Amino acid sequence: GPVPRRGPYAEPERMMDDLDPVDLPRKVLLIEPCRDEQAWLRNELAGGQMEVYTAADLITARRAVSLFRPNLILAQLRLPTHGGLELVRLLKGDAETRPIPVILYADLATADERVLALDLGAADVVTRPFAAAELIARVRAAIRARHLVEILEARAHIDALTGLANRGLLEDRLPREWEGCRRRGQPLSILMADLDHFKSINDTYGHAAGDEVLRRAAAAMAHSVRVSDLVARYGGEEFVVVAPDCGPETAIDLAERFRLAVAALRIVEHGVPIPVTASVGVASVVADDLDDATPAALLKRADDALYHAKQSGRNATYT
Ligand code: GH3
Ligand code: MG
Ligand code: MG
Ligand code: MG
Repeated sequence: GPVPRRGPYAEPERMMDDLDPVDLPRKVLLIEPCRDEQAWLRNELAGGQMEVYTAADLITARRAVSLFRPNLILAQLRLPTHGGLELVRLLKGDAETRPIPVILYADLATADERVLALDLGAADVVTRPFAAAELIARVRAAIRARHLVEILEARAHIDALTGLANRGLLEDRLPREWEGCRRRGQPLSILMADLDHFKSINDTYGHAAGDEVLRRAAAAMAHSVRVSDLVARYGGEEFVVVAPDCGPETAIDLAERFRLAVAALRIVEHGVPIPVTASVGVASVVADDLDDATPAALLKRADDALYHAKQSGRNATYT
């Protein structure tokens, strides 16, 4: 049957070509100091099915960015005190706002200004005369381009077979979780799980059955953890859990929950149940040691523990 997938990693199922314009994000922050101009553009954007939030200056705009979380910013190049170029510089200099596409428009912009705006990271610069329909089409195009990047980024972090995070995302996130635990004075644990005799499952029941076992084991793992835990497919039949704020006892409980869930899986191939078990290695670091230890060393400890679990005869948790 279909495997329950787990967000936030398990997102885009859809092919990009299937992108429906109706599904595109549509929140536009409009930054325009002139009231009449603002009213006109707001109207046009709303007519183009955009959800519009307006600001008259940079300070209001910056507040709106964090509250409204726009999918695009449409700004007048000639803003009082700070120009639109300064706005682009600010937004692109901040990791949180950098991804938001910015389109500038103006009555007049010199070639130098347009070049600078684009080099600073603006998605587009539009000068008069322009038809409202064209401006809105450019807004849509920029939103679509950003949306596609988001889909690709999400997909690049997901293991296609299991829907879990992949190793790349794990390696990206582990140092951040580490830092978070250090700041909060909390422990961190890592589980490394490896399916037992998986090669012989493939050999006996076929590769497709092996894939199904992987999907089911992945789902079991995803269901054994907390929402704040990161579950990744680390390699072929190897899974890693990063559990922040989780000390050794809780980590062992989690490992055992997963191990037992795998052993309890009922996967039937041509009427024959496939026996599946997993071995798990657990390693934890207490808050006081987070300064000296490293993520790589902790992964190594989990791997060593896994090795001992295998040595013990498999279907076991070691620490
Ligand atoms: P051990 O108990 O010591 O872990 O033995 P094992 O057979 O599980 O370990 P080994 O590393 O020898 O074999 C792992 C197998 O996993 C070999 C490889 O073909 C298979 N494998 C890796 N990725 C996939 C996959 O995506 N799908 C399937 N069906 N098999 C895979
Ligand atoms: Mg192996
Ligand atoms: Mg194995
Ligand atoms: Mg292995």
